[in-house]
Amino acid sequence: MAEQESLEFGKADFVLLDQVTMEHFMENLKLRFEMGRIYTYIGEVVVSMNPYKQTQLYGKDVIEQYQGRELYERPPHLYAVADAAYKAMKRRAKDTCIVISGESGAGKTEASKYIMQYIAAITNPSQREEVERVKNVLLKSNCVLEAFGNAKTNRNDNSSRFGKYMDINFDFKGDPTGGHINNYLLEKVRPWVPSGLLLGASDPRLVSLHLCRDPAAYRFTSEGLLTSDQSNFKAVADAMKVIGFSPEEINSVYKILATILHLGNVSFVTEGDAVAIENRELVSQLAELTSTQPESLLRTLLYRAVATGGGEVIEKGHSGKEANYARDACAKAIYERLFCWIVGRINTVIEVKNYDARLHGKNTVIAVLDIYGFEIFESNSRTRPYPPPPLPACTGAGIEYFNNQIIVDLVEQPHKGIISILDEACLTGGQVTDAMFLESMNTKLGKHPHYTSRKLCATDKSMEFGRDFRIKHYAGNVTYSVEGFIDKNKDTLFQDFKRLMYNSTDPVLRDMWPEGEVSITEVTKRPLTAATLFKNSMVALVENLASKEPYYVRCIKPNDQKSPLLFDAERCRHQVEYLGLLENVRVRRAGFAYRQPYDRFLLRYKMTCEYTWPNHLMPTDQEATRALIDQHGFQDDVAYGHTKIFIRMPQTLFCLEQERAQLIPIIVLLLQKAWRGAL
Ligand code: AOV
Ligand code: MG
Repeated sequence: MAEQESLEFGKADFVLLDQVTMEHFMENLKLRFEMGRIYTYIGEVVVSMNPYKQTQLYGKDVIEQYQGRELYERPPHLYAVADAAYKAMKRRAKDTCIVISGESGAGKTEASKYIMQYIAAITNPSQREEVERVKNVLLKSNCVLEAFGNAKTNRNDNSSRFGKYMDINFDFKGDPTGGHINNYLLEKVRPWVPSGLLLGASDPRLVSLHLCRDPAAYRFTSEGLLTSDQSNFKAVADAMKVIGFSPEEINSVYKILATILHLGNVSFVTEGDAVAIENRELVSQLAELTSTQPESLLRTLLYRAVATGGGEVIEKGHSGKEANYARDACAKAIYERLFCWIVGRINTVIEVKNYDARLHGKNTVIAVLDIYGFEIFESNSRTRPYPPPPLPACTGAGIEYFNNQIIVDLVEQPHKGIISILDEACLTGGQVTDAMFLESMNTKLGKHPHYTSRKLCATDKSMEFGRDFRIKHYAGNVTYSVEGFIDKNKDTLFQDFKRLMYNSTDPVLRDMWPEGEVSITEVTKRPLTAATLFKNSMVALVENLASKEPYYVRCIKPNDQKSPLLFDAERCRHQVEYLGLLENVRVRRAGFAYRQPYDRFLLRYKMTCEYTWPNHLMPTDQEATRALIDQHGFQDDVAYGHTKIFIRMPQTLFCLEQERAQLIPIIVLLLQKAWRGAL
């Protein structure tokens, strides 16, 4: 408790600021960061600063300090929120969720892992085997998902290219019995083949995959943008084993990764009207790796089947440009399906089976959401086709954040929003270009206060004419390039390719392409577009979160240099603004921040009042609590509920805590004396 009081470390809860202004907020944030206090509360919300260095904050000893404690009893920490969510789940049988937000590199994924480690550490005291297995899979899944789904960007060396939502299921004892992972929109500007595969695999393995050890030899790994290294290779391989991937499955995964690498190197030459493959040896290698027929594979790379109006199917040769496009689209599609297959495979081993609520009580859930972060800056803003979803307002605790509705409408309003305009463009048939889509948005959204494009704002040279549009998000302006929007949205992967994969004799690869079964003439129903699918998944996510009791972690990135020392005031201030933290503090101060059942409250603080120590003689705990509060003069800061006391300011609790801390040694001394006297 001393920590909360010591001004040296700043205020442990922003609610305690003398004045709620940006200046005071920033001053406290900076002071705490510089003193190595990376966590600060706003009531129950944790504001987390990325320390960019190893700290002693996550050891076993620290975990023990937080276990079963109330939030304000210990210095602010992720563990305290994890514990609060866990307690709510266990004691009140509530489904809870921990929502982690912040921009790219702010520390969301690290936070999600610490939270999971904490939950794993405090559960299953009786070491039940099945529970241990589930915990192990949940923890190991991070390593595998990161190896396949993270990449180095200029904002974060280990940037998540997918959003991760993880449910952890608990039984009545509060032990994890299973879980489920949802991944959202794996970004696939290019396939991120883990280069650790090349660096770490054995020689015979590489030979069998027709690979060499040099990442520079492959177009998809030559840019040096990958995170995995040699040590990682072993960790990933071990993690896959622990999770329960069979040796055959792991083998298939390697073959699929090698397929992606080889596919990236296929090059085409134009011979008159026809297009041919320059490096023909790759075709047989690819056929071998994918367990498909070389002739079929070759045809798929050069031709596509087209259904004519009369139900006939004709083969149409690709142009050089189309062939290049199709090759990359296939590589990306394989990569994406592989990732989804891995997630699905992990889910099968942690799925809760045969849970009988009559025997075991309600099956409750803690969800952890680590959605990927905003990348606001020019160089990177073009890499992600969609903004992250709006986070639900934390209505339960009475907090309302910025009203993001206007942006949500701009993106997804039926008939008028960007997604509708995009879908409309994709569904009209005929040759629709990205430029036409941009034109259509300019016409329909030109007057929208949050939308602009270079055409509409001719003086803005930071956008490219005929290509870029810009959305004014709460987090700042984000420039999107329309390039590839139409294709991405149609997900124009040729049916032939899906059929080829479906006809593979490799069961893993075949599993990933269920729609390949449909013959070309049967493909009449238009599939949902990528944007609509994404929108639907976001709507489902938001609904799901709204049904759970929310806990929040707000991550802040102190600087763009990944430095543990630098507090970039401008950058931090911007994040504080768009995370709505000041509003958060204001609302917290207006409302009641803490609540506690009377009996628990008395148990902890009864020694601070003569009427309650050692035991009170009043008819109810509520009356005893009143006496205690009155004696301290805190009447104006509390309200009395049916079973709980509600406290507005954390200061009140801190005072009580302080007094308690001072009294305890005296009480111990007295008890010792009395004991000796008795002897
Ligand atoms: P992100 O998840 O928020 O970015 P990460 O969690 O990957 O960011 O954090 C980025 C890097 O910051 C990590 O790789 C660590 O080096 C460092 N870091 C973050 N939190 C801590 C911590 N608590 N202690 C020590 N180092 C930390 V993105 O996935 O790009 O949106 O999309
Ligand atoms: Mg991340």
